[in-house]
Amino acid sequence: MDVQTFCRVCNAMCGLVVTVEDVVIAKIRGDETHALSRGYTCAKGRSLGVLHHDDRRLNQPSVGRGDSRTLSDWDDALDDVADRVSASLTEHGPDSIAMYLASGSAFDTAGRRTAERFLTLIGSKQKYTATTIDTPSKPLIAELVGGWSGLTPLWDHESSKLLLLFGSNPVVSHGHSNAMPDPVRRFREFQDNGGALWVIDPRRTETAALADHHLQVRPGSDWLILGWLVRRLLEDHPAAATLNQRATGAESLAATVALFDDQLVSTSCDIAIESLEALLGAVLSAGRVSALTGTGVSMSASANVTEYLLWAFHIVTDSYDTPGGMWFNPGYLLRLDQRDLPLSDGTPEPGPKSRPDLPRRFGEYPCSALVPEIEAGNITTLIVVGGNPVTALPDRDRTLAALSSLSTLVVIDVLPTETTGLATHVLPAVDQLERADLTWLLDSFQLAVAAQFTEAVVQPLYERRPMWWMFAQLAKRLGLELLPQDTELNDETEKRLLMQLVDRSVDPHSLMNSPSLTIASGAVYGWVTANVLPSGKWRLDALALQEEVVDRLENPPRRLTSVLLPSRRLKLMNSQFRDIAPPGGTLEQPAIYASPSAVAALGHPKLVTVTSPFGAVTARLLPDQTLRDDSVVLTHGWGDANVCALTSAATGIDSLTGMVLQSGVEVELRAAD
Ligand SMILES: Nc1nc2c(c(=O)[nH]1)N[C@H]1C(S)=C(S)[C@@H](COP(=O)(O)OP(=O)(O)OC[C@H]3O[C@@H](n4cnc5c(=O)[nH]c(N)nc54)[C@H](O)[C@@H]3O)O[C@H]1N2
Ligand SMILES: Nc1nc2c(c(=O)[nH]1)N[C@H]1C(S)=C(S)[C@@H](COP(=O)(O)OP(=O)(O)OC[C@H]3O[C@@H](n4cnc5c(=O)[nH]c(N)nc54)[C@H](O)[C@@H]3O)O[C@H]1N2
Ligand code: SF4
Ligand SMILES: [Mo]
Repeated sequence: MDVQTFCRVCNAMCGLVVTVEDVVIAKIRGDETHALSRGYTCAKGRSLGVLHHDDRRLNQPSVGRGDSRTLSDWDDALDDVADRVSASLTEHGPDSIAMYLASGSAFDTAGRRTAERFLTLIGSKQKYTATTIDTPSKPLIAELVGGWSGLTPLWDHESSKLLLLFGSNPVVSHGHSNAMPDPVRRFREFQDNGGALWVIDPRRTETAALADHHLQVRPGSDWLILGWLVRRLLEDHPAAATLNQRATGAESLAATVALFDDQLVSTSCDIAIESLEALLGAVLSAGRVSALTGTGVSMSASANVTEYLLWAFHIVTDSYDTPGGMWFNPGYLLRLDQRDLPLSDGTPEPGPKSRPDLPRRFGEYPCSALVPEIEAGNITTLIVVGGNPVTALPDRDRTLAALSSLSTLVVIDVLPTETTGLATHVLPAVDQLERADLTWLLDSFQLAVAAQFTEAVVQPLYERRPMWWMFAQLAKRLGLELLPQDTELNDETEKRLLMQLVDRSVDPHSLMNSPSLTIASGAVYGWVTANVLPSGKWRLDALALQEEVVDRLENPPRRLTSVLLPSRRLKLMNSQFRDIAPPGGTLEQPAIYASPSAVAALGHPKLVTVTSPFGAVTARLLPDQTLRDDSVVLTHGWGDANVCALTSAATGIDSLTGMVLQSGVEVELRAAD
């Protein structure tokens, strides 16, 4: 039997056709009828059947730490967790219970919503998500300039003529804040349609190889290119004449960017002035532009100013909320255009007790405060909801010690990880083929106003349970009313939870009756300007950011010989799929990548140790001719070769967001053979 569903590994949420023989997942291929992914899948999506049947899967709850961990039944495991939560609530108050919600739950609609409600219901503010270890600069600038942190500008892939990518590699990642299924064909169609693609990246990436132009920029210098472009566009772009009608703060912006001198910018970015002029010419001839950043920017020291200048770039050229530029997806399910959004001027709340300096924004504390809070004894219980903090948070050794010191560490996962290894309670979740779902959390990241509903493709194996059920059961034991209906474990309850979202969607009937993606429309315009912007104008007068721009120009950082860059691998999703290969496929192996001349300078060792001011990692060294000589790549997500040994929350934390420096960390390479 063939069943249509969608992949819930990454933002792209590609359509899948799963062949089920009896209870066995026999094959997975792309769904040709899915209007955005059009039959495309990557190896990860095609290996979900392997994941479903894998011997290493967590199939039964277990309780206890280390050698004393034993398998348990659900009732005993949940009773024990509930007793501990209850005792901690009584003794230490709600903020002693924390949650880390990450990539593994981002696509479990019922589970994620129920987990978040549980935390709210017990009254805890200790919420941490992967957003603050990935890209807090995006919601920050959206809030400061647009008034609401959830505004996500989207590439207008059908009508734009120019796309710039700063530090993002969608051919591998399938998009950062824009979901990009079927990326190669999509970029080729864009080009065939007269569009030009410019990639700004220190690596000649898989996306750069397809691009019309690649600027192999010095790491960390994107903001200089953007500041320079804004300066020149204020002088030359026709839309600049009407900037005051669209935005406040045009004068202070102009004064700030006046400092971006041609020579200074060209030298600091390692990009010839002729190339910068060519880019400017492309912008002027396109009129409106789409430009996106990825983790190369969002994890760098200049993340906030780069994102601010990126927004200024779009607003000066009248490219936001207008055809041919970038649009804002109100969401098929979310329907943001019909809601009262929680507008804000960007003033944060203080951080948690141990680190009040690490600001609380968007309803959560930054991940960089989690370990300090545990060390200070403020958190007794951490619930990890689809995450692997040991390979995601900085200061690996401190993270290991802090997690081991918790009296209760509940980890909900599908496979054993470095983090389940430290847990006191491991709760086995259903995998994505075992649950009904909606394309909910990333509804407004999609390239169309579109959504999909899926039934569970197969029944859960063994004792795997849906996450919504786990939290409903915990709440019941604590005497809390979490879900408005009974919490019996059956498909109907799961569907009822999802139906609350379906009922509010654009067209519930179409959504529930389409086996594949339902599209309401392509790009729509105007709702942000009409409903969201404070007095109808973008706020370019973000003084703290303008001051930071000036400070960065006046005190340029030292030029580093070697820096660590974030970069994703096609076969992985963070620490996932290290051990799960598609049928007939091979596994990715950890490696440190450096340019051929950097490898030669070390004498071609097989093994290399990469050292940062915070720690060292040894792994196999591979030459990568796509890298600049000053750039070193070690993808995050490995257990032994854990890049989190090289990053730290001790210094270099961004004061506005609490973000950790993960792009542009100074490193040194040494042969280790
Ligand atoms: N130095 C450095 N640090 C980084 C990064 C970097 O580039 N460099 N990247 C950062 C970024 S962008 C991110 S998003 C974070 C990633 O941080 P995390 O999201 O914490 O990392 P993952 O490895 O994706 O962990 C997801 C976990 O969810 C589990 N899982 C998978 N499917 C399911 C499911 O259906 N249900 C449940 N309950 N669990 C499931 C997986 O087995 C896995 O253990 O790391 C960040 N850290
Ligand atoms: N296959 C795969 N897909 C994934 C993931 C995965 O692990 N594997 N993870 C998912 C997650 S959690 C996320 S957050 C997204 C991330 O999505 P992307 O941000 O698109 O991630 P990357 O592919 O790592 O692209 C980052 C790029 O930034 C470049 N870079 C590094 N430093 C700089 C700099 O200073 N300036 C510029 N201009 N470029 C720089 C790197 O060379 C790299 O090409 O991907 C998601 N999709
Ligand atoms: S790109 Fe791969 S992992 Fe991402 S949704 Fe598509 S098939 Fe799944
Ligand atoms: Mo991420």
